[in-house]
Amino acid sequence: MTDIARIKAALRAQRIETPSWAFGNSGTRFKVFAQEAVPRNAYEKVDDAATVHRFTGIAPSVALHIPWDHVANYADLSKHASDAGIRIGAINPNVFQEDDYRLGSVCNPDPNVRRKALDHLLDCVEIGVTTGSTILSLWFADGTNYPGQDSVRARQDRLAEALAATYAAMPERMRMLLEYKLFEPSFYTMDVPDWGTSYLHCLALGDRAQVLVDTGHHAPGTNIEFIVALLLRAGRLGGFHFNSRFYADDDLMVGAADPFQLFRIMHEIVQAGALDAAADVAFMLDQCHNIEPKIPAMIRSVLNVQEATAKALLVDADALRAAQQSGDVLGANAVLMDAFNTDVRPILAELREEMGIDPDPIAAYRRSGHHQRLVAERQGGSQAGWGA
Ligand code: LRH
Ligand code: MN
Repeated sequence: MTDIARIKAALRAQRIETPSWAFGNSGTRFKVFAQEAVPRNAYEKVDDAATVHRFTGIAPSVALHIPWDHVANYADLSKHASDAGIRIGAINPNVFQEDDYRLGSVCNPDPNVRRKALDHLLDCVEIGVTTGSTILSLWFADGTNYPGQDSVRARQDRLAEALAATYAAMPERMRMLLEYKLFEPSFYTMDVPDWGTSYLHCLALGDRAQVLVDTGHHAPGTNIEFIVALLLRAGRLGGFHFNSRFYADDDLMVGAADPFQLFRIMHEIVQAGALDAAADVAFMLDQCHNIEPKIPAMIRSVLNVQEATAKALLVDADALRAAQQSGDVLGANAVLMDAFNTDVRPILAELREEMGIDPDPIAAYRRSGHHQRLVAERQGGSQAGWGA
């Protein structure tokens, strides 16, 4: 197989999961801007995710967030998704938006609040069973704001207890991804602040517990691809929440703020053979399109990951290894920069034609008039959003 054929085959097999919540209204504490054509329920969010798949060909699943995507019948929602050509992906419990969770959810000093939070996690396991999901994706806003507010150790014990009970309730085909975040909404400690804390809990739980790397959840200047390489080596990289940022957890379009970082991350993925479906790394987006139209922003984001992946697949691995082993610092760096500086848009346009989709998905979406149709259809009702 020629190099180009090998690269195209890998790109054709790429799978990127979109987040239902990115199609709803979102914003900051200053303002959540309402936009036209925004979905009003989980069914319409699934429709928008299916639209992104239709125009990109590589986004065949959508993650749900509960209760933002609460429906009366999850089996029916799952059927709606498959009728639209996609499937329900990761299930994200939400234990960060009720007054009871002021001092935390599973780490809360109050056992009644911990029980309530655990019950929600267990409900989400059941939802995952109904939708055929294989991923329970956990993120906790839990933490403290002032030194002394609570015992760091006691909170870790509480967290471990809730994770163990949830892990035990998951069917064999389901795995748990534990997401970490340096800060926000807690500002002194987060109970899962970094990859190490997540990794330690995963080790304690079992093989079906893995670390979720959200690219917006690190201190500025963190070498995220180093963490990725380390977790891959340890066999505990469960997946990503891709987005980009200039400062904090900005949740901007992946690759928009730092396409070179995204390329370096995908380089570690490709070098480790973790692009293959067998590696089971979940490539998911987690973004908020506060001011830009959401469906084209999602299409653009999927394309940004695809472009970074194509560049990473272009790295001449033999030349790189030879330069690395001979201590040719500049040579080795040049091999990587050659790939990064290669315009992969022609290869991707060709691939899309071979996949039977428009070579320029963004232009195709604009030409489709889909947005105007949604504006006309989605009159009335209340638009979906974070409801924070
Ligand atoms: C937290 C987070 C987490 C979600 C939320 C939508 O910042 O990244 O993954 O549940 O965003
Ligand atoms: Mn996230």
